[in-house]
Amino acid sequence: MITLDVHLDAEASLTMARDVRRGLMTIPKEVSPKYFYDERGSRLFERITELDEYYPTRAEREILGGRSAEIVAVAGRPTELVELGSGSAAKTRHLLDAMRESGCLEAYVPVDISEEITQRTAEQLVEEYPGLAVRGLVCDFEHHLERIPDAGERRLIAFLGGTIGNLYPYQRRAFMCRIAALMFPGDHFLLGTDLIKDRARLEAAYDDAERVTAEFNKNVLAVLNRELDADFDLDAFEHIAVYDEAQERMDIRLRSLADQRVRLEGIDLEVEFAAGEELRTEISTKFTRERLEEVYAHAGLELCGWFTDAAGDYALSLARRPAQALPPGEPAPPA
Ligand code: SAH
Ligand code: AVI
Repeated sequence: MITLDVHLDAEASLTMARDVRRGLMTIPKEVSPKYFYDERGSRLFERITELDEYYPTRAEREILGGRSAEIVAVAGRPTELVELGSGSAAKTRHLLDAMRESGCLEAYVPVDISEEITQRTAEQLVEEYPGLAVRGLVCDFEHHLERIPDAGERRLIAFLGGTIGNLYPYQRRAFMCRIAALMFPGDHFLLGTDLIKDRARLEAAYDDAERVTAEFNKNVLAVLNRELDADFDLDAFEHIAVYDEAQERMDIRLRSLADQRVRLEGIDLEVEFAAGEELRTEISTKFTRERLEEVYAHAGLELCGWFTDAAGDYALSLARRPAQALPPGEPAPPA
């Protein structure tokens, strides 16, 4: 009962080459966080989720563990769960369990850029949920959302883990508008977001004592070395994680420890780093309820559920398309 559509091909390599070239030629230099997630990067992220300092996964698990039945009820007992950036789908089991218990579960559609983890997750889930149809999609959710099959009767589209925080505001706006365009009446969108809190906790979450996050961050250089035949020396960069209060986001970078020149043979590019120069590898935006209401309103969606952990560190919000105001006498469309 598994299908896996892979939409990362020659086009993806070209996109990567173009992205990386553009990123290394801007000031400050940057590389998109989507390139963190090769097999090793996905495993390092799994280790991050188990760190004491990294509270978002625990907080989201607490909410899903306690409130999934309610979420499924408010979402109208969806038959299909579409999950963007699904990874290992560890916490998703709570939603799948709640859907199974309410008798509505038919299909799960994991959407992720990493083929290895999506394949592994799909195989595990069909074993754990007999009869479940798993239709995986390996693609870039920023560009290929329209490839998501729309077979489901009522869909819950989930974007967990706070991954939306890794998009810049302009990317987030475009992404949200495409999500809204994808939604039929009766579909719901479930979004996980980390909430604004004090700097010390935020910075510790992204700079753990075991240095796993530093390893995860530097892994992007290993990906560039392999995919673009580059010669980044991972030991010549240090991991930096600072909270930018004005932008309400963590700013995650790699700082060059020396003057150095790096060659990316695969894209015929040579870049220089001065000692102390930083390469941004990720932002991780933190939200408030008010900010999220604005995000939804801009996309033409409305908030219809708000769930936080007991400490108020993290939120899951549920959104839907507002009911259309109908001209007098016109019948309502089928739900
Ligand atoms: N949802 C999981 C994993 C979060 S890690 C959790 O909450 O723990 C972010 C996930 O998003 C990774 O699995 C990564 O491969 C995927 N991802 C990142 N950028 C992506 C993109 N542009 N398109 C598709 N998947 C992406
Ligand atoms: C996937 N994403 C939501 C994580 C975050 O918290 O922004 C990625 C991460 N980067 C460093 N630690 C975790």
